[in-house]
Amino acid sequence: MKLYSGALSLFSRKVEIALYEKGLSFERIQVPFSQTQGYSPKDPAVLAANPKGQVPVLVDDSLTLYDSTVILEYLEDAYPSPALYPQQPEERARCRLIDVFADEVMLVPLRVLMHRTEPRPKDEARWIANEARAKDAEPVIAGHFGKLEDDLSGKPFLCGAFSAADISVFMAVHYARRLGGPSLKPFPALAAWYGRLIERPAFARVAVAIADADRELSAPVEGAFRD
Ligand SMILES: N[C@@H](CCC(=O)N[C@@H](CS)C(=O)NCC(=O)O)C(=O)O
Repeated sequence: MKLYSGALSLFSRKVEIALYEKGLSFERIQVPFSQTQGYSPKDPAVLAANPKGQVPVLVDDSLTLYDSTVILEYLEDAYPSPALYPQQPEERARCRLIDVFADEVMLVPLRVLMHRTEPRPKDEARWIANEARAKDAEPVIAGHFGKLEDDLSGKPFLCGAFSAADISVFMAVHYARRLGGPSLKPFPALAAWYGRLIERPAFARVAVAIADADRELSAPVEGAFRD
């Protein structure tokens, strides 16, 4: 298998965790990314494979796929063991909804913090305006943390056993922490869940790779990974 992946691409790293959790070997092809140019220039193979021009793109033999969620569902169908989704349809659907919540709902306020890893603009007014928007987004993220805290109360994982939902939500929580978002301290069940996941080899490996990429590519973020 080949995975076209970005060094700081939340969605690519989500797929990498799933591949490691399933014990699948793959060749990782890193596409160009910088904090000033974003994903430009685009890798021609990604442009050919994905009409959105985005990573991740997975190539497995004759099959080429894009979109992290579609890729995770394919990996589950093609390589079912160890399972990353519950067996029962209702539980499986709940697990998928949590994935949508992470990728499409949690991502919205997270995007507003992303300027923090870019070089500080010369125009101070732009930075102040970006930070004002970020300060409005932080309580929204804390609200998501509060919902997850309730969901995780008395449970080790989001869907019963460890699942793809944990991977997707972990990525959103990890990026919130990386971008100086709200502390996990007021959310003990969420903090304990995050601690359990980051001890898993697949998660630890990806967290180290993201930290290495940040050291190389990103501006330091005040308050990143606070308690
Ligand atoms: N829904 C897609 C989102 C993929 C996505 O947003 N990829 C970003 C990197 S994290 C990207 O390639 N951005 C470049 C662009 O949109 O031009 C997924 O789950 O894979």
